Amino acid sequence: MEASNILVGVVGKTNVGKSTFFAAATEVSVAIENRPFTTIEPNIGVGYVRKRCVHVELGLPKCDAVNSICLNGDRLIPVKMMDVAGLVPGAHKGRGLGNKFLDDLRRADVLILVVDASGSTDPEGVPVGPGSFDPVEEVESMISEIDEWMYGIISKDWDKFARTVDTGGVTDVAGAIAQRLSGLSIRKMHVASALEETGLSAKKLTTWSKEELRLFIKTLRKIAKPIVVAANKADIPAAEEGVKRLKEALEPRGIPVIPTSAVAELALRRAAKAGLIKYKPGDPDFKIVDESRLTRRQLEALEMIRERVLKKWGSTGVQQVLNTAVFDVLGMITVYPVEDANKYTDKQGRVLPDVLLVPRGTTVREVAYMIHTDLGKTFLYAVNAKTKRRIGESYVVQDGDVIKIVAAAAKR
Ligand SMILES: Nc1nc2c(ncn2[C@@H]2O[C@H](COP(=O)(O)OP(=O)(O)O)[C@@H](O)[C@H]2O)c(=O)[nH]1
Ligand SMILES: [Mg+2]
Repeated sequence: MEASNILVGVVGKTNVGKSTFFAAATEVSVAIENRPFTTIEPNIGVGYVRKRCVHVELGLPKCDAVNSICLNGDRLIPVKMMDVAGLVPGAHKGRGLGNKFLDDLRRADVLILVVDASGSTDPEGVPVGPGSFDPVEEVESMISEIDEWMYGIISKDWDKFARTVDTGGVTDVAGAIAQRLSGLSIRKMHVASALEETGLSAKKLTTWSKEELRLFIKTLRKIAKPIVVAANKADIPAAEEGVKRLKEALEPRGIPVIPTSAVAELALRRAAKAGLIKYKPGDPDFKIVDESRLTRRQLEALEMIRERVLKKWGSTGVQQVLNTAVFDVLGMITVYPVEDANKYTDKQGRVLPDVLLVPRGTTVREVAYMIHTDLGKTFLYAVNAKTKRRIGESYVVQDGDVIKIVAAAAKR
């Protein structure tokens, strides 16, 4: 997976707050000129993960963020997000807008499953009284739609594929499966893990039972399209019970559940952008800048967000969902490439201009390739700017590393 090429899909049934979540996550709360990447396609935008900027750890007064944003020591790093339209039960059979939307999912690396934790929408997305529907059932039904969709794609012509692999003397089975599934953003590493987890590595493909194929696909989905649940509408009192039930049912299965209030986050980001409050996405509270600039209604609305969301849950949850998806679930870490390992600057003298998101386990040579193919090809060695030590190509980069890469022909 390439740095900053991560695509986060926002999925769920209709009326749970997907678009509100997407709008909140892609709204930048500060006025900045060179916003890195703007909207690319109608339903694709840019959200940000938040992490303490390394300039703080290095004791520098500031940095000159270029490919990201630094807000008083918090680095906001862009990731692509996709607002996938509503999923209805039976979508994999073509119900609703069915497969068209499921097709959007092909490109996603991680899914944010937005559910109505307050239970106030029925399975078709029709509003009903709070607590009428069980959010756990909602999650099960959404996951089963996604699993069925993948099963439909992968099982198609499987027998023929299996025969080709088994009789064709293919030694790299994981590679062959991955190649077949490359359109689903599924990598060889994902396939290899799924084969191992299901104990199917050593079994000839043609001997897999239907159940084994099903288990394999379910496992592969969990690995290649992992899910984070945004237990939304947490500002509604009935959501308390819903969040509890979701956590109990899903966390033992390794699915993180984070209570969110997308409407609250959107309101806070807009108020911050308008200069009415001081608030950074993910903060546990906000500060009113000048009370006289707010109407009575605005003040009441802000106070309600403070009471019902921030004090109750610790934050609106939106930032936490993105951070969990990218840092915990996808296992991304941050690396800062520089030209000058003493001043931490690029060629133009800008301090720590870029930060890359790379998968844990990436080598410094792979980082060089991510920056530029030429840099990867002509790589000689690198310098760890924090320790000033020289490092070889096989050095595995660590979170927060600042690295200078030295190449033979430093063509960039
Ligand atoms: N109370 C509450 N309502 C929300 C929240 N997020 C979204 N909504 C409301 O739910 C309805 C559907 O929202 P929308 O984002 O269009 O849902 P989508 O169909 O899933 O994209 C709208 O009336 C939103 O204002 C939330 O966090 N809390
Ligand atoms: Mg929508």
